[in-house]
Amino acid sequence: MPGILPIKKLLIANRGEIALRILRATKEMGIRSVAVHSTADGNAMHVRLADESVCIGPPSAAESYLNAAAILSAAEITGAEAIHPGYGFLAENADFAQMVIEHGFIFVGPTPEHIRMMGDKVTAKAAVAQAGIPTVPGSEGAITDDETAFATAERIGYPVLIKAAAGGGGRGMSVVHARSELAAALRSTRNEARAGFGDERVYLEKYLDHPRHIELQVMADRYGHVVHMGERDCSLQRRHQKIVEESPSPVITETERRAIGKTVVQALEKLGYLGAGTIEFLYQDGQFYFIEMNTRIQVEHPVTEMVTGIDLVREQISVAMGHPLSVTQDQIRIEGHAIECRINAEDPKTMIPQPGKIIAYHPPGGPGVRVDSAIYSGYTVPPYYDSLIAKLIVHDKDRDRCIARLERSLAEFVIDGIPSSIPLLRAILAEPDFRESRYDTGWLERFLAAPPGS
Ligand code: MV4
Repeated sequence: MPGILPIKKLLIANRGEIALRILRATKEMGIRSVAVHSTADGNAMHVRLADESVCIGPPSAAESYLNAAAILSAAEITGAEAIHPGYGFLAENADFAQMVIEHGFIFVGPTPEHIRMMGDKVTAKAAVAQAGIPTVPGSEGAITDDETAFATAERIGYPVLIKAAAGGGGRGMSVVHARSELAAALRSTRNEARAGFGDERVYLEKYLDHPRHIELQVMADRYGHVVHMGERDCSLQRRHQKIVEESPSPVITETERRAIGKTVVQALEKLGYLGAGTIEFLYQDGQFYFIEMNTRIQVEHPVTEMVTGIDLVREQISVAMGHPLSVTQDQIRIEGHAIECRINAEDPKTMIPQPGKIIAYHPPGGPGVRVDSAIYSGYTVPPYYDSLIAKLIVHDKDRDRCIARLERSLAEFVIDGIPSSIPLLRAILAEPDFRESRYDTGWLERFLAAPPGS
């Protein structure tokens, strides 16, 4: 067991709001920061505010933010001891994490073995099931022949869902409603998986038709301690993109929270997990069913920070240095309610990304309001990357107050020059179904297909 591995300089292998979020943590911890950027991001806020910056390539992400060799060279020449990958890009690339370590740097994240295990949905499901986490009924591992597929589907009952082992985040799935469709669907999902991921393995699950997406935040240190920080309800999604996230979930009880939290903590202690992680569940009819584990800091982590008061990015860096967790489970309390709205540079009707120049920017403020964003007046949103430009997170004593605070914050928010999803968010908040927490993972797409007044 190594002792403390001090980090005096950290390289941030990301861009946008998360690069700025990580930068803020390094400043407060007295750690010097290195920003990396593509030629399209020379004017980015994370570059301006970092102690040093290195241009790592042309605009295309493949040649810059996904360019492991360029990032490692930047760490080498600047003398950084550690690399924080943020989310997206190389964050869940086990080979990258391994290269970082082999080059003598600290990877701010889990071990390459855990990233690899969770990146393969078949090994992830087997590992967490073995460790005691409830999973969706389905095949035992990958399905290799039609006979086993038929037998599994008969056992769990139709409809069933075929999922690609290399998929995740909604890619490579097909629903099968009847026995007569199964063989053909298996063949086509395998073909798509082979073409899309270079891995044709698929597995079968019972299809849940009205689940909520509820995920647990966990954090682990090098001494075998794991804590959970409650859940986030992320059921408002469109095409597998989360739009609104909240904590606590309005549909689970304190008893359920304690029970699933305990199960997850015990399982991750058994697996020897390290760093921040999110266990994604589908929740339907009072039951949790594991679907995937994310081995990174997530976009929606601020809602957990707001209800727990814990700085998750600081904690990530601290455990990467070899410090024990700063809190024990019984010191963690969920206080009040927090909701995050994702603001994208997109047409509010078609939801097509609309990059361009921001003429005026006036974020909301006041009590309980947090805006995580790297944009500013005069900034041009480049067309090469994700269209997320800001996250508005509000905290208040309960869910109703939180919604009122969000509505007034969205009304204050000015982003001129490019269209944004603010009007869509205001329409969602006005809906009785949202206000009364009556929504599942299909709600937003049904709402968009038939909006009020249509
Ligand atoms: C499911 C499911 C229903 N039944 N698995 C979509 C993304 C990936 N993380 C898993 N997903 C789903 N898995 C079973 N057995 C429905 C979905 C799903 C979904 C899940 C969470 C949030 C939004 C979703 C939208 C469509 C489908």
